[in-house]
Amino acid sequence: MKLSKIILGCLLLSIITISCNKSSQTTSTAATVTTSGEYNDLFVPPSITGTNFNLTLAKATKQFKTGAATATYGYNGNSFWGPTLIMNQGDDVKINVTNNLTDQTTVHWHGFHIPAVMDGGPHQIIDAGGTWSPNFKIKNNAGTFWYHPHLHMKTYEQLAKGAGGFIIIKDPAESALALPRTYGTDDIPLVFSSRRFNTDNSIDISGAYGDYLLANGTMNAQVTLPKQYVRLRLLNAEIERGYDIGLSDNRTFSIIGNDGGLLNAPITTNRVKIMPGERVEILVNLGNDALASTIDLKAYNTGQKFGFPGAEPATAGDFGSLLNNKDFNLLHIKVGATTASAITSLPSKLASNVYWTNADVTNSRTINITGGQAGAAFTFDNNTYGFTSINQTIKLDAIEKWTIVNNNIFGHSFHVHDVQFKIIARSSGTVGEHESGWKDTVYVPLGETVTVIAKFDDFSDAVNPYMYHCHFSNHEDGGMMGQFIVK
Ligand SMILES: [Cu+2]
Repeated sequence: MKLSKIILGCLLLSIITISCNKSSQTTSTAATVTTSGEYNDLFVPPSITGTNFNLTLAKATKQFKTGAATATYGYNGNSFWGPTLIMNQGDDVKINVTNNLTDQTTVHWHGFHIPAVMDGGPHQIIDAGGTWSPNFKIKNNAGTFWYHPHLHMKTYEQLAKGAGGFIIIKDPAESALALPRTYGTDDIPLVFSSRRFNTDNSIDISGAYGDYLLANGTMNAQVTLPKQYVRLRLLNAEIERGYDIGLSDNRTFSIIGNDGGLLNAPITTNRVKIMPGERVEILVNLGNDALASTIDLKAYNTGQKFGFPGAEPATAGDFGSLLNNKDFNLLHIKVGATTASAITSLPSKLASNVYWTNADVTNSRTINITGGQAGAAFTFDNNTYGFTSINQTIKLDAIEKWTIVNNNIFGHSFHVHDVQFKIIARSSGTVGEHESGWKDTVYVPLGETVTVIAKFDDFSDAVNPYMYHCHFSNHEDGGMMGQFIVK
């Protein structure tokens, strides 16, 4: 919980190369929407499509509130967040990440199945002024992924200041479906987070929760979406807050995908919980709405049980916030004209995922959530993160069952690098339909035990570890992270 002030030293394992290959990269311009009344135009990140990508992280400023502009971070000249990288399954991609901060950084490709040394975890440090150029084959299925800093004890600060971006993977199976996929028109990436501002309008980097909701870095965001099915790619990039998402008229929507890509079939619901690090793709039917009518995408966070991050009643302090334990707007939607390529119906079948079961398991292990008492940091198995510690060693091609036990004091988002797993059991009852697909992040509520199965295939490395950690970045920075090698 409490952020350590220890300075990292001697982190010399980074792979720094200089490259300036700009071929086969195309950049779109950011979409703009008219501002009206109390709302601000939703920022839709520009997209970059191709196999060679250049990302440059730099300091920026953004006018969030009246008075001073807020010091932020952004990639590629954006004042907050970064461009959406669009990649195709099977492509060999190369990314040049240049760090124009005065601090070190790393960039992790959240959800990607790639070699550990390309993963962008705490070991792949990019020094100030340096460039890191990972390359890897895209092996994941079509879905919504993201990139963000993973520098140990700086993840919270760098993410809070705006460093992050979406990655959309496409594949032939997804492309064959009649789904909305015109980026920025009927296919909208939406990253939600909240921030607290200091009196000088700088971003507070001490508490668990922000006071003001940001959608793609936009406060009080509004967007015009066409009168048809629209696809919203939801990402919770909070420090700690969870959302129970719904629409203001309580209409149903269809969940079509989660972290690792498409579900086998759409799920119809009027609420979906999404925790830090998780993604959910939903289709909302605006086809029956009147032109110029409005509807709000909201978080229905009133009355969540203690242990749900953001349920605490306090309005101030390290665990309080103006948004805690209440319903609040995520996005104001205006209904605009139908497009020429409108999707007007929903496929009944989406994918043919075959999931791991207990019968496939070759090894099992248990991870206990520990610590957190009396202001101490949270840990796994009573071990605080160690940069050179290997907490788990996994055989290449093992199909492992991980049981995450939370007999502790609060809920957490558990994220594993390298793999997409299948959630097979929750001790409180059944696994939610919305999390029935491949997952890389799972919410572990207070008092619950969650069991997942993953295959650790393709990439072995006896030296370079992958991470597993709480995706509350304050907990992660505080040491709620472990390392595993696959060999
Ligand atoms: Cu945590």
